Amino acid sequence: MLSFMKKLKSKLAKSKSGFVGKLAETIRLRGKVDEELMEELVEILIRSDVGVGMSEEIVEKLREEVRYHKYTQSQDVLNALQSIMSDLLLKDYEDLTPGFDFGSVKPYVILFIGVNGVGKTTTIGKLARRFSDEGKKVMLIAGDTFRAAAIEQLTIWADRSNVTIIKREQNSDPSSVVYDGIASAMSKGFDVVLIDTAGRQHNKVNLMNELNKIDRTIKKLIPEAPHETILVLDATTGQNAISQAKTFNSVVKLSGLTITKMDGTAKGGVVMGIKHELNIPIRLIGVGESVEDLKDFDAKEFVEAMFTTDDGGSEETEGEE
Ligand SMILES: Nc1nc2c(ncn2[C@@H]2O[C@H](COP(=O)(O)OP(=O)(O)O)[C@@H](O)[C@H]2O)c(=O)[nH]1
Ligand SMILES: [Mg+2]
Repeated sequence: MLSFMKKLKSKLAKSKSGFVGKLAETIRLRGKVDEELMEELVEILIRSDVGVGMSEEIVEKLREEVRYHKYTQSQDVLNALQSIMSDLLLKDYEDLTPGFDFGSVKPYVILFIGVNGVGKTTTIGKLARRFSDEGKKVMLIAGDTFRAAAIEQLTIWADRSNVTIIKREQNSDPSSVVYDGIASAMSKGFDVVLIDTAGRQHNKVNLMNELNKIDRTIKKLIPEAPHETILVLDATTGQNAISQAKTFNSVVKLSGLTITKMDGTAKGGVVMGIKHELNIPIRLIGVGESVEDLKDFDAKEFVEAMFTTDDGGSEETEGEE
């Protein structure tokens, strides 16, 4: 647990210096707690992709706290900000235990969707390793038949973790690959099926129709599946991630989100924005390209990692790796 926190903190270092670091610095430099400071904070939050609505809500709560407690010290303001952000992020998430619970469901079907390049295939590869390490019988389905490279990429991940992959040649009908995969998973007693999909088609309508067809195909074999439909979003795309989520959610019902590339962005604030704009829980975060760089999202731990530094104050720490 400790080493995980360390890792997350260090991975978030870039987010931190760009986001919470900037907030902390602004509060310190301002030296006094006044309305001008509050306005600067709103601006930083908005620039960090927290979103206009969420930014205003955070700072309005901060104003109330400052007034009520008559805060004058930077550290008090920063602490108040942390607890406000933490509360807002945790709201509605309290009952959500991080991780996956398959219960007695078998096979447990997880469908991954999202635009090209966000990290669907990588996330599936990382999860394949996790589930296989847990002793589960794992199947990957190469539903991105749009590009040959996508099928190869998933095959490499399957080989690395020694799990089964169901694939066909490029340009085959993704729904029929999915159908065959699930039928086989049912008859052969697989525990979990992870389905990769294309993020690009000749046009957006085609893509949405295809995802819809895949969803219906799965339901033909297992009416209550997919047990999870996870939209993968790239944190570095900021507010664009939110509009992607709205588009995809209108075609297939999303059960959760994965936010990738949290290591490579100064925009960790997008997690707050997503929480505010979409009522879809974040399940996983990607913090790098390697197999171990996937974490169950834990809102409390996430806020703590954003605000904590190892040297007891400087938000400029770049981590210890
Ligand atoms: N830094 C970083 N890179 C990632 C992460 N997740 C995926 N990537 C990289 O993003 C690129 C696109 O990923 P891919 O899985 O092919 O995206 P897909 O098109 O959605 O399947 C690859 O180079 C991945 O290595 C992450 O959490 N952090
Ligand atoms: Mg892919």
